[in-house]
Amino acid sequence: MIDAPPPAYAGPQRVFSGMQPTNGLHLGNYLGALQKFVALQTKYECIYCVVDLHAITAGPDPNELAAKTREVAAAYIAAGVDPARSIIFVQSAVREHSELAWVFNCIARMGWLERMTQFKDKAGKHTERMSVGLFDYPVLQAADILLYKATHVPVGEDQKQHLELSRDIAQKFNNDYQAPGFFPLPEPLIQGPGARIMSLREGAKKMSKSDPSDMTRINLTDDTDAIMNKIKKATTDPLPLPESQEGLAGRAEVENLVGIYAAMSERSIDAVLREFGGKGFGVFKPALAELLAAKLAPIAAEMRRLNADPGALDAILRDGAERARAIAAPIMAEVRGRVGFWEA
Ligand code: AQP
Repeated sequence: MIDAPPPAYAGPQRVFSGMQPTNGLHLGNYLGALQKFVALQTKYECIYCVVDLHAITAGPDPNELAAKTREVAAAYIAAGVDPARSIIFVQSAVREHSELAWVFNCIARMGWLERMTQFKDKAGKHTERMSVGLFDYPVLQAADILLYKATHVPVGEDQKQHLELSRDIAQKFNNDYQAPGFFPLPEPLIQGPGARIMSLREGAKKMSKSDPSDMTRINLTDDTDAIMNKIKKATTDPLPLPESQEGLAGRAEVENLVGIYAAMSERSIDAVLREFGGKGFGVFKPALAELLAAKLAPIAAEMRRLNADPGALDAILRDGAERARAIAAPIMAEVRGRVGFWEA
């Protein structure tokens, strides 16, 4: 007789995601994740976190961390996350994230983490000098998601491998503690032309907050002049834009700019190439820069307004932390019981 498969998770559908306050957010964060955060609110209960515990793996300036944390929260709201509908909070304000991460540290295997390409990319040749926290980052990420039994996680393509690890951890916890269906196996929501936005200077490198050159990225707070200048100086080649997608092969920087145009205008790559195919970058780049400036200016203006009133932002984050804790605490209590911790 074949054993029946263990029961699947049957709880509510819930979205969780987060961003690190390591620096201001950029176009890759916006198109890869933030735009989806906004769209998902109409369909799901959504929980959006500013992941400051993750940020300290890179050792940022303690005098700036709180301000950057508020700035990321402001970006969420300015982009359209509604704090009355969705939960917006700061990771370190809900202590259960660290507690569940420890339990998961005892579930995850060294070999699983050693395969994570983002750690290898960030550490380069100097793994022995990196913090244990940076190595362990994907385990904390699994705890962030599963602390809320989130079923869906909107992220950029670079997070796909980490999400697979979250699924492995959930599965192993359910098996090890004879708790079939206790944790869901979270689904990444990655699709779309904005899932992987590359550096404006090098088509093989993703656009990143931590790139030392500001010319590689469009920040959400860049003004029109900065956007025009960065797009003007973005790497391209002397050929005109191709008429079809096949013509983008081997032209990573061009493909990236066309992808950005498509994502920002909510059109397909084919539609963009129908309009610009055969034209030079002297036509395409100003059109792209104008589109970016028009779409990002209202977000930047709203961020400035929100950042000017840190008291109001703090009130939103306090309320968010309370609502997050109300979901997290009973789930963590159940984990403690499953693991067998002493209870008075
Ligand atoms: N270039 C990108 N294209 C599409 N999506 C991206 N994301 C990041 N870069 C791109 C998505 O943004 C979300 C937040 O990411 P994070 O703050 O957790 O850090 P990260 O993924 O490591 O992003 P950065 O900007 O490159 O930060 P640093 O330089 O600090 O490491 C995630 O959903 C991510 O997929």
